[in-house]
Amino acid sequence: MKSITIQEIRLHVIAMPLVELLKTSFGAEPYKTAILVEAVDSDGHTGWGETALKTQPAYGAETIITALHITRDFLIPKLVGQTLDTPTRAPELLSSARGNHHARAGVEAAIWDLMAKANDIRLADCFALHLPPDHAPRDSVRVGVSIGIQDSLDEQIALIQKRLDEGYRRIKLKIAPGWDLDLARAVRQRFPDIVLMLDANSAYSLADADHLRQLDEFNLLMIEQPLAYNDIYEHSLLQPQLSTPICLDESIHSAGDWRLALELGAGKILNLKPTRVGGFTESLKLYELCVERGIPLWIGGMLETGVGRAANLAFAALPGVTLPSDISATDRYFDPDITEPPFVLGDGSALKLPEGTGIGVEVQPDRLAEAEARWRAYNPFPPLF
Ligand code: OSB
Ligand code: MG
Repeated sequence: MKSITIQEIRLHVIAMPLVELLKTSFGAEPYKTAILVEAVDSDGHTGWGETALKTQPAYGAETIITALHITRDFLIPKLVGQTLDTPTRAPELLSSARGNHHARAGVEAAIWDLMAKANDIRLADCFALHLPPDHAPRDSVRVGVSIGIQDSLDEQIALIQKRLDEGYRRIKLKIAPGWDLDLARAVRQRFPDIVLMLDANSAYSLADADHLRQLDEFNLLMIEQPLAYNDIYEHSLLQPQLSTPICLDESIHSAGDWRLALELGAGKILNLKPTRVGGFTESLKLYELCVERGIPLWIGGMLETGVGRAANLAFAALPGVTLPSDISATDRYFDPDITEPPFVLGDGSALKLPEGTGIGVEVQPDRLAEAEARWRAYNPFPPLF
């Protein structure tokens, strides 16, 4: 691949109204917020990445404000002026700043897009260049949809019906104590055959094992992250008590974490969010680990705008991603999105990979400016000092 020299990296903080809020066991925020990272090389190419974070440290420890500080003051200075022959060199350049995975993932994603564009190839093909030759990307990606906690079972059933009518063939529901067994029973009664999974976002403890075991009768594809966000060990005590496979999300931040979880038997499936593990370089390691061990893998989402979603879709096109991913069509999230063209759900509950180079979608400058102004009006925090 042709090298790139990074000339400048700009940050855009945005807030976007969501078509449908996603209420989880830790609540819902009114806007989808993110930092969009714009990296420019010395030949004038531009790459985009997304740091997908909320304003509160609820899903993970980082927030929009912490990521702004880390990105501006510690990550960007390490990259500007550097010449890279592959984006997989970015993590070593950034290694002096620990943790802060979402922040580093946003910057790394912009460099991946920049590298793909400078070389006139799709991002998915750029990923495949870093894998053995039998990992050429597919042209479309099987996806599902994630539905938040509703005020009533009737509303939940109606929303599932709407998503099935739209063509989604894998439904993920958020659960929390008090919104689990009755929910699963009602949904299974109404839809006995749909591919169904539940996501607890860490709402339970090991003391709930007997309760959670009652979910086994509902033929679930998996249960996502039942126990603490920072736990692996207790999941390894829970999994043998359930026939439903546990999928880990919040607990896994690196290939090392996943190796440990597999060693302990803490889960059987991985929800890989490239942004949670620090970027696509670490994601490639996790991907190879899953392929090597025959572990089911899918790509998760953080309600990304088109920028982050296009990159996740490119990664999900790799053939080792074996289960439907949390990458829904544009109209599930935004009207309009910040990028064009929109992602439209096609036959077989699939999204087509865009044909353009890099992430394959274009940021719309007028919508970006509007979303930045919306952030400035919404920003709930006074300046720090
Ligand atoms: O736990 O998977 C999760 C969104 C924000 C934070 C955490 C999660 C999610 C989702 C969204 O489930 C899936 C999507 O982006 O469509
Ligand atoms: Mg999850």
